[in-house]
Amino acid sequence: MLSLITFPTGFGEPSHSPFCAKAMILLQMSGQTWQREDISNPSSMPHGKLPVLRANGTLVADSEFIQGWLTQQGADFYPGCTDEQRAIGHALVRMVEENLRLILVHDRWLDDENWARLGPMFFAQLPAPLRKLVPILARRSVRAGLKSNGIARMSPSSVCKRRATIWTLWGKSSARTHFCWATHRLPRMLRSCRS
Ligand SMILES: N[C@@H](CCC(=O)N[C@@H](CS)C(=O)NCC(=O)O)C(=O)O
Repeated sequence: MLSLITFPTGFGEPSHSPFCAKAMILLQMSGQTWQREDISNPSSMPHGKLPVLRANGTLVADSEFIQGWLTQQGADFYPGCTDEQRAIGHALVRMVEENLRLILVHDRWLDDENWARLGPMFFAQLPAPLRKLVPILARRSVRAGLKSNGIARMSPSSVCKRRATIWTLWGKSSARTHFCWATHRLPRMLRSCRS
């Protein structure tokens, strides 16, 4: 059976990682039978990140490649869509995953108030001696990544502007409801993925 290696549940969602939740939705949509395999340290994974699909003895890393693998097995995530609609769908997904994601990471990891609640949740499964040190080191490394990307150098109002622009564009795009998986079945699908 397929196994999805994923971060645990969090925020009342099947995973505190949006990419893991995305992979779960893709698996549900594909109709394949699968199970979840929760871990909290992805360092041994091919990209050092989650989600990863364990399929027939191989590891498929990255939700986009998981989608590709499921498509090869016969799933169609853009049923009835033209090539142009598929391209727009892909671009919208990229906007969310590459652009909005950075803001989400920024808000979760760099905002002190948010971090006070999220840090302990992210690292809850570590043994007690590491539970203090690892979050500090991990936060430092995330801050460095966001600095190199540029988002951690922006003023709070610039981050806010960028966030608002993405949500406004997302809200205006009729495409999202047709071919970005934003179907009415999503809440039900997500409920069924909880461990
Ligand atoms: N492009 C990847 C992104 C996956 C990703 O960024 N996963 C994050 C969790 S949301 C992760 O594993 N972070 C752990 C780390 O960077 O150490 C995908 O689509 O699967």
